[in-house]
Amino acid sequence: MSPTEQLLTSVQMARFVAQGFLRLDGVVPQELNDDAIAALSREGIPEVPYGTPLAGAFAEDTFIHRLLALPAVAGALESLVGPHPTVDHHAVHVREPHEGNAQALHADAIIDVRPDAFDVQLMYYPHEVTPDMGGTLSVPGSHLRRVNETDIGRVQNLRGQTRLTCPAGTVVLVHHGIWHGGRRNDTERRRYMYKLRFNPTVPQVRLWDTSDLHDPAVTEELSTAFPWYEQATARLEIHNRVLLWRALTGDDTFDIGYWVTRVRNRPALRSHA
Ligand SMILES: O=C(O)CCC(=O)C(=O)O
Repeated sequence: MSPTEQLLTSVQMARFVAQGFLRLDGVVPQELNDDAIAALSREGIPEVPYGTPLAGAFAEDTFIHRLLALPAVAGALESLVGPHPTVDHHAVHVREPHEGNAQALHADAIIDVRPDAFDVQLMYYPHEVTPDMGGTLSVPGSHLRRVNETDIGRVQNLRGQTRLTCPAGTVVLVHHGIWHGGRRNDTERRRYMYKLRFNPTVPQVRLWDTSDLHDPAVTEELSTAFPWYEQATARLEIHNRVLLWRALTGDDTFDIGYWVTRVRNRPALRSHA
């Protein structure tokens, strides 16, 4: 591990697989937050073509380059997407003062059922987000319930949803499938969020600090239920998490409650009859 890297642990990775996000509260120094707000409100962000290698995509003096170099951010990204990701796209999301409406609940992609890969979206909030500022609403544990864009837009509220409030300098890394939407900003102040999507270019296998791989807390994290699941659908989510955990660890024997082993049993394929 490079001395500047703070790789995630297996327990943190399992939490990401179960919840679909990782929150890094207040990890960005205030000076960088100030520079980011100045850039976002004045010149905006540079154009980056789809698929540009991250290394070299952003000049060293940009807030984006400096943000991605922070050890907590760099370590988490390396753990999730590995070295040398490419930039899918990036954007500035603004909730205007007294905007009067909220964004519909959505996922940022068409239905994307890749079983062995996922993109990560970095969401950066350079200033404090208070409850009335239109923080991003998201639904923990929704990322493996694949939906097409705003097909879930008619859903107004789900038990267990979270509406982000956070200190300045917070970064949230989300799985591309997470259900989310910007809420209504009822304040006098513009609410900024900078979002950057990464595509991995290496297999996402054991990229984190695996020294705690067999900690029982890993299975506990992967078994987490969320209030919007009914009992039977929780099983489906756990099944899907096991598939992702198998892909991430390369361990095809991992299971919880026999869910994947049972449906992978194909007697005809091993019959000698
Ligand atoms: O502004 C927000 O809080 C979320 C916006 C967003 O993520 C989106 O438009 O996809």
